[in-house]
Parts: sequence; structure tokens; C-alpha cells
Amino acid sequence: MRIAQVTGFLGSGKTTFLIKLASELTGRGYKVAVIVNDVGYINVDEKVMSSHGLAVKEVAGGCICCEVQGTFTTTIMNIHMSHKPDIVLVEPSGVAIPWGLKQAVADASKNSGLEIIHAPIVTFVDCSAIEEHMAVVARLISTQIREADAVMMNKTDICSLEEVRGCENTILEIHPSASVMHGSAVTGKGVKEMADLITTQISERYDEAMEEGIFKEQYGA
Ligand SMILES: Nc1nc2c(ncn2[C@@H]2O[C@H](COP(=O)(O)OP(=O)(O)OP(=O)(O)O)[C@@H](O)[C@H]2O)c(=O)[nH]1
Ligand SMILES: [Mg+2]
Repeated sequence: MRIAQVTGFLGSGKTTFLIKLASELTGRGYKVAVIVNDVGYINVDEKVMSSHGLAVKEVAGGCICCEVQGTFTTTIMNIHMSHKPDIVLVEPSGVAIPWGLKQAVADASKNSGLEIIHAPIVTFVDCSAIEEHMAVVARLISTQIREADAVMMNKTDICSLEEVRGCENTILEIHPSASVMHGSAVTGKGVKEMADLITTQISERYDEAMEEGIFKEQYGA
């Protein structure tokens, strides 16, 4: 079973893109399940996804990346037993950081005895709003980009060439070795590319010591 994490700031287009991605993967013969983590009390995303015929498991009442790691193992096992998916797409809340969920997946793999392959982590950025977002939540977005294996610049359908270039430069300044994809959940651009990536590659190992060092420096914890 492969798990593919789709992170990215609130409103960057994860859910809209996931629906297209899931249908691309299903078309290729994969059985796909989706786990969404909504920290809000109304889970709109689950309704949207279910209406597209996707098997959706909601994890509510906390962030899967940090608060409910034990629950995550149970969720993974349940979804495996009930659906036997080849690929599980996980959309954590928009304020989650990839590293925590990656650890939760490693724990789930160890505790459940299931062989889980962690596909590359793809962080979504809203190409049309990266500057505004960086102005207010630079640390969060930088962390989401730094800890990703690949970055999807979404919403390129509403961006000028300059905006696209500027966005790519910002991403590469934060994470010089990230593979950067150009996408649009509206036109479907980048959907095939992302499907290729998550079905054929695996997530790189993080430098945990480096992450801990950066966290200490930024948050003093
Ligand atoms: N123009 C354009 N709009 C998009 C694109 N992708 C998503 N949107 C719009 O952006 C808004 C947010 O999209 P969502 O898919 O809900 O974003 P999300 O990242 O799942 O949001 P949260 O789950 O709240 O963090 C919606 O109004 C979408 O219709 C895109 O590629 N282009
Ligand atoms: Mg969403």
C-alpha cells in the first residue's frame, strides 16, 4: 500500500486537485482511498469527495500530524481492511507540516505490520497568492516546502508568467532540490505528472537532526 501526502496551506487547492488526481489514478487501474483531516467542525471536503464516489475517511477533532498518531494507525488499518486500496491519498489540514505525518505513517507501518510505502510528499502552493501568504505565514509555508519532496505550484491558470517564475524562485530558494511542478486543478495541468510521481517514486528520508535544529531555532522548543 502506498501513502501519498498532499500538504499545503489553506485554500491552495489540495481537495480540488485530489479529486482529479484520484480519477486519473482510478483510470490507470489503481484502487484509491482518501483520508482528509479537517480541523474545522464542518467537513465540507468529505462531502465534496464522497460526491465524486471516492472512499473517504475523515479524521476530525485534531491534527493527524501531531495529536492523534495512535488513531492514525487505526485509520490506516481500517481503511486497508475495508477497501484494500493500492494508494491512500492523505490531505492533512492546511496548517499541518509534512514531517509529523511522515512519522505517523512510519509508526502506523511498524504497529500495523502492513508494508506501507511513503510516496513523495507533495506540498501545494497557491501560485496566485504565494507572496501574500509568505508575508503572513512564512514559517509555516517554508516548512511545508522544505519538508516536501516535490512542490505543486497550483492555480497557474490564473497567473501571469512573471507570477509563475516568481513563485518558482521562492520555492527553490527555500528548497533548492525540490522538484517543482506546474499545475491547475481547473485545467487538469500537472495531474498526470503528479500521478506518475506518486506511483513510481518514494519519499526521501528527512534529515531529522536538521529539522529539529530549525524547529528549536524558530520556536525555541
Ligand atoms: N483558478 C483556480 N482555482 C482553484 C484551483 N484549485 C483550487 N481552486 C479554488 O481554490 C479554492 C480552494 O480550493 P480547495 O481545493 O478547497 O483547497 P484546499 O487546499 O483543499 O483547502 P483547505 O482544505 O481548506 O486547506 C476553491 O475555491 C477552488 O475552486 C486552480 O488550479 N485554479
Ligand atoms: Mg481541502
